[in-house]
Amino acid sequence: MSPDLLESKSIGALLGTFTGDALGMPVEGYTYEMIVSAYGQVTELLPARLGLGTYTDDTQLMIGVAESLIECGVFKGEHMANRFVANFDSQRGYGRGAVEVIYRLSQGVPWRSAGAKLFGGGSFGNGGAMRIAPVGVMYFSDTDSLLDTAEKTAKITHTHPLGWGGAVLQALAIGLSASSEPATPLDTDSFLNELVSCIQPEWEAYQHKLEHVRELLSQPFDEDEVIERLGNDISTQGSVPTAIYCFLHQPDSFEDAVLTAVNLGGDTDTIGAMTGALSGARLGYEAIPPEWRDQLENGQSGRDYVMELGKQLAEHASKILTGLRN
Ligand code: RVK
Ligand code: MG
Ligand code: MG
Repeated sequence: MSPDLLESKSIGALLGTFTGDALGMPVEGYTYEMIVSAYGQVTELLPARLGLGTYTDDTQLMIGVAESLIECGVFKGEHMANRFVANFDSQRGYGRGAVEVIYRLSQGVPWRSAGAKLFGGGSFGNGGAMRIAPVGVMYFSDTDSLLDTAEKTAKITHTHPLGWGGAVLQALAIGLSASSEPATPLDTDSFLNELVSCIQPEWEAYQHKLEHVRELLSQPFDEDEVIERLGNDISTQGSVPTAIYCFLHQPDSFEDAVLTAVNLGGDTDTIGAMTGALSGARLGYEAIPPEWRDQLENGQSGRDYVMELGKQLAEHASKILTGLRN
């Protein structure tokens, strides 16, 4: 892969997360029917509670993952946990389990235990998966490291197997998207087979969900069926397969894939963010409509900063790719 394409894909995965998050934020928690009655369809960035083009916890935490991987060159749990604490901004709208873990970390609880026993058996919220794009991009050419790093990254906050397992699945899907040649049609069956082959017994529930994805892809799009069979909620199991479906349904259009995700309703910022990461990793950041890119917030840790993180992450991804080839 040329260095330019790799850089564009790396920026695409990070800026894709941001763009999907910003598109979904104004309708977060709306049902499909509420979106229809308020907007007909979401087709553009809408005014949001923090302003047009602003992001939420999804992008904020993704930035922390990217910063830590770039600075350390490898997963370092304490460093990444410290980035989550330093970047915390309650206005961005975090899940309550994530708030609790970040508070525990700020009080000196070790990163290996801060996420344990949340909700009894650990969180299965989609917060581990929504922030995982940097891992998928950095290790796209090294699947073992990708799987291991995604698991460790998610487990800082999400120790339920469906929580961290779904994050691993999303990271692998981003890695496969980054490996794909944008000008060649995507073989969605092979893509799903690769995902299924990495599922571990602790989170085998995803196997069934991915078979639903395969079946839904063979039929005309029907939002009710997608929502009923895959979900559109705040759980990892009710959102990661949905994002994978939205991407595979329209693998060659960032705009169509992400708008399909957002218009399903439910956890719109997160399903939008995860679909955006997948699509951006395949198509590169230039596939994100320029008028959307221009409208993304661009203050401290805004659009330019996220693009710079994408560039630096691509350098790490390139070294790993080259190292494996030698
Ligand atoms: C606000 C029962 C559980 C559970 C378990 C439920 C942001 C809880 C982002 C919990 C994302 C919620 C989202 C989210 C990301 C999780 N038993 N219920 N074992 N595990 N839940 O709190 O970072 O929007 O109701 O860990 O994963 O945009 O509050 O946070 O949409 O899932 O939050 O899980 O959330 P958390 P998170
Ligand atoms: Mg959010
Ligand atoms: Mg959300």
